[in-house]
Amino acid sequence: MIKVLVRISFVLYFYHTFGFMRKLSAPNVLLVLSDDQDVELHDKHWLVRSAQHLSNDSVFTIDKYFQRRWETLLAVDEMMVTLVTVLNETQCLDNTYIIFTSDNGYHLGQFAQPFDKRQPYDTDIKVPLLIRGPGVPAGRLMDMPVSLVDLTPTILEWVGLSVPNYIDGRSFKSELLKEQQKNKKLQFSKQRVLLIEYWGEGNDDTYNPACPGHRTDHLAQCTLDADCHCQDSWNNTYTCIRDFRYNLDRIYCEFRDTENFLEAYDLHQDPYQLQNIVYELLPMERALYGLLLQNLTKCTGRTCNI
Ligand SMILES: [Ca+2]
Repeated sequence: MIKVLVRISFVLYFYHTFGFMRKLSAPNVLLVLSDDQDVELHDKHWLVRSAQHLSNDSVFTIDKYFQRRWETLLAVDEMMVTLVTVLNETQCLDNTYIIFTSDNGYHLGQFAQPFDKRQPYDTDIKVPLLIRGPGVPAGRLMDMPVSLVDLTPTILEWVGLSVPNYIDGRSFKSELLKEQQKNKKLQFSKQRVLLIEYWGEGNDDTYNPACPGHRTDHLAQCTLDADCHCQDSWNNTYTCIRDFRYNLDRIYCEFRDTENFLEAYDLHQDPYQLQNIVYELLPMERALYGLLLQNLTKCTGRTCNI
């Protein structure tokens, strides 16, 4: 019998705040301050655009959180040793897949957003995905884009079951287990678009009476730890397309706010998503992304695999 284990943790890559940028220097979790550079927020949606400059106290708090999040990985390391030891002792290691991933990323200071996970930027939506198990070559790095919804059909195929048509996502079992040789199927699997969605959670109950504002503003995550910065709201709601087709790496987002705001980034040219290029796209490209979003937010199961 094949067993599948899922464990969750977080890996953070970069840390930068409004006005300056810091880069993680592993393995000592050393934060290095780089040259000052102002990050423009005018082309971001309203919740990010309205951010205040982070105070020194907030930066100190974010530093602490950054360190503590790395420290939590020490417990994950310990857990993995225990887990693999037990699997080995019970002679289950050779037929067990271990998946290490997360259901969200996390930002710490980027775009003056103190600490949260509700923005459509790579800090918040990109997660680690490590898999160990039978037939998976050690140390192999795959650059095929996959989403967490792809795990369910992959796991079903691992255990020898067929994938029902109503299941979202696409199995990447064959790509994962495949020899390193290039073939047409592997190339085809990079021609994907992925859907990213978030629904803002602000309502009457998310009001923080210790912070400015009113209950009816429907703001949320207004934290005293960061000068009452509100990190979510009722209309921090968006759908995005991540487009990997034709050697692109683009994201296009539509917000359901009072402005119907649009954001798009070319991740090849602009990995930190500093310049919103949505109005540099051709009108036809925006229209096609809009249609794709309409389809992907309504479709289910196999019909989404375009
Ligand atoms: Ca989570």
